[in-house]
Amino acid sequence: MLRYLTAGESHGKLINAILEGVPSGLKVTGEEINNELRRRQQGYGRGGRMKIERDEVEITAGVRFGITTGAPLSMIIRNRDWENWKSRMSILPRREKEPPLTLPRPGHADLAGGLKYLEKDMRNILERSSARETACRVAVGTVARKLLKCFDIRIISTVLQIGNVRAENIPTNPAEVYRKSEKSDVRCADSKAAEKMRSAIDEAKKNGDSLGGVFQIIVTNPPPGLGNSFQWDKKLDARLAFALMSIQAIKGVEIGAGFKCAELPGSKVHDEIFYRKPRSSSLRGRKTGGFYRRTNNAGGIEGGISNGENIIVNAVMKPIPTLVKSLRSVDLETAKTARAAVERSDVCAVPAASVVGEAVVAYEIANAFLEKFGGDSLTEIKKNFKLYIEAVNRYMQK
Ligand code: EPS
Repeated sequence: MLRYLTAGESHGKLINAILEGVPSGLKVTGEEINNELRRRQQGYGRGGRMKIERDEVEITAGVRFGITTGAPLSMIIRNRDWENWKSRMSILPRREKEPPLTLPRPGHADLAGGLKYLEKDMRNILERSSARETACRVAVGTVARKLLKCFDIRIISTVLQIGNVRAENIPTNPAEVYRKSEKSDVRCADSKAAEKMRSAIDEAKKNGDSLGGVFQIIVTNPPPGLGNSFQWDKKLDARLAFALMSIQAIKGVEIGAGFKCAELPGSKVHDEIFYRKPRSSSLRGRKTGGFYRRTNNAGGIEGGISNGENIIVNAVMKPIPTLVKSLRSVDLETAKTARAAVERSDVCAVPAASVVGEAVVAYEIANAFLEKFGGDSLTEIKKNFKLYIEAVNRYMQK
């Protein structure tokens, strides 16, 4: 089983992650992680901070000669902005008087965190609740997706909505969704909608406002049998929802048809089961035929277990709470009404959040994968996987 922790403040010296449970024998390079970190930094609507940072990972443990050893992986990402914050974010006992930040932003963790820790300087709260931390999640997710790739399982994302602009012409083929989304600076596969999304971001920026949206994560070619319906905290859909909701600013998660299921009768929601004779017994299981669906409203998960169809999950991101035209708040020192603090910020970070979404989904799928096929080395896991797929192929034979 995998587990990870992150640490580090947004304007501190560095952020870091420790990832435990990675099997031995997996090829991991800093370069691959850096590619993913770069994808997270992009996106139309990002603010000034991304002009400062060039996220690069330093792997400090768990990898030898480019291959995992089975020991915990330690990964560090330095904050370039630290140079400008050394004294304000010093770890040493306070030497100079730094004015506290006492104007909490509605929607940010500021006030809730202040009340929790009995802290009136919002800096101590916001530094850790900042989305800067998500760079670590992407580093962790890259290792997870490397593991999944060994079994031909891929994870892609696409932006479906920014503000009130919705993508309408989305290709049905995930490879096409991937190709088009990667080319778009709003990560949207519908180029007409992408244009409108950019205009909406420009408009929000002009008004000192911010925008949220919806992104979709697709897991292609997952085997059936991931997750468990017999215990509440083992259900794959529940775990994916937890992981996505843990990303900063995510307010809702849908699996497959999601909230649309509320308005449709059962006959239009549930994916009927069909059978075609398996052609061969390759390692891909479901691609060989057998039981299959013509629709995928379940988003590839039934009863908390993957059913072999692609896994489809949507997540809703709220607009970023730091507004140039700030909202009303209360000064914690004086208890007088005041405008919330204005920090440098992004106007829209939905494209970046979709890359983070890929990472946390990769982690959850890899974890469920290891739960089912787990072993200490990649060799052992490959054997376990092969045995299961052979058993599924036999199960599919009439
Ligand atoms: C964030 C505020 C901005 C964002 C930041 C998240 O940072 P700053 O306060 O330094 O301008 O750019 O996101 C990142 C630093 C990042 O790497 O994604 C916030 O308040 O959550």
